[in-house]
Amino acid sequence: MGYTVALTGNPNTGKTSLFNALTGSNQHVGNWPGVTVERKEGRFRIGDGEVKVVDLPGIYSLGAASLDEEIAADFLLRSRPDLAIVVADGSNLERSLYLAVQMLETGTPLVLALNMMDMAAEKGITIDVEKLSSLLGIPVVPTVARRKEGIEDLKKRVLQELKNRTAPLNSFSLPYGERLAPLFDSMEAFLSSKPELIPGLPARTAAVKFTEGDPAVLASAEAAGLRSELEAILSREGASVEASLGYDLQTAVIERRWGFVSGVTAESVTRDLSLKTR
Ligand code: GDP
Ligand code: K
Ligand code: MG
Repeated sequence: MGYTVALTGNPNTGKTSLFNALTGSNQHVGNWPGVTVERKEGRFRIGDGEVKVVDLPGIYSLGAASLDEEIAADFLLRSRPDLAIVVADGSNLERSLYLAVQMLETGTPLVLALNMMDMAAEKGITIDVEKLSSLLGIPVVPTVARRKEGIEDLKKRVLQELKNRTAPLNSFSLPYGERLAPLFDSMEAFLSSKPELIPGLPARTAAVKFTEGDPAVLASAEAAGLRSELEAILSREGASVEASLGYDLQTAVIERRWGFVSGVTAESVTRDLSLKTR
């Protein structure tokens, strides 16, 4: 049984180190189609499972603001790996979680690799792994990729998630707040009776990404003949939301995501202030 697993995360969180630790010398380097961005693919076996791992370019957001984001988002949303390992920098958790939350919204099965745990310890940062895992609703595995620590645990958790297909797919829904939620409810209700804009992408997430102006979702809506109706909902119901918030919807979405992320961080991270360097 073959599975495909993607490695995603911010730049410099240790994705390639983790990729190397997972796959050893069993890897292949090429380019993404049409561009000169490096594409690394490798394999590892665990028990009776064989897992193909794809190392994606580092990104901060799941949009199309750069070629790296386009490549990573396209692979994650269109090729739909069986699971994604989100690599987080444990010494800078809050920033890493912004992408993790966007990945949660895609409904892709996830495992969070909490990397750089040595750096976190040096900075006096303690992370309550169980708490973080329960707040996000996904397995969290501490790692130090550079020293190959936590790799076997990570493989085990990944295989467990891949085999656990009887559980319903991730039904994470970010609390967008009383102003934005009714707008997304309307768009979601409209989309729910239509074929999925992007196969596998939850209707609510499609609504959020449409509101953000995500080019892949806009293009899919256009192709499906749904763009003008979605825009009509946005202009009918979005204007009053913007007026009551005092800023635009795109900013509101980003602000709510960061609000969720900082709440999760506050509940799961403690800092020993005596070790604080600056
Ligand atoms: P990528 O950009 O996400 O692919 O990250 P890399 O794997 O290239 O790692 C970036 C830098 O962080 C390199 O210098 C790695 O040796 C280092 N690194 C990776 N994992 C760890 C870790 O767990 N702890 C520490 N201290 N350094 C790490
Ligand atoms: K790097
Ligand atoms: Mg890399």
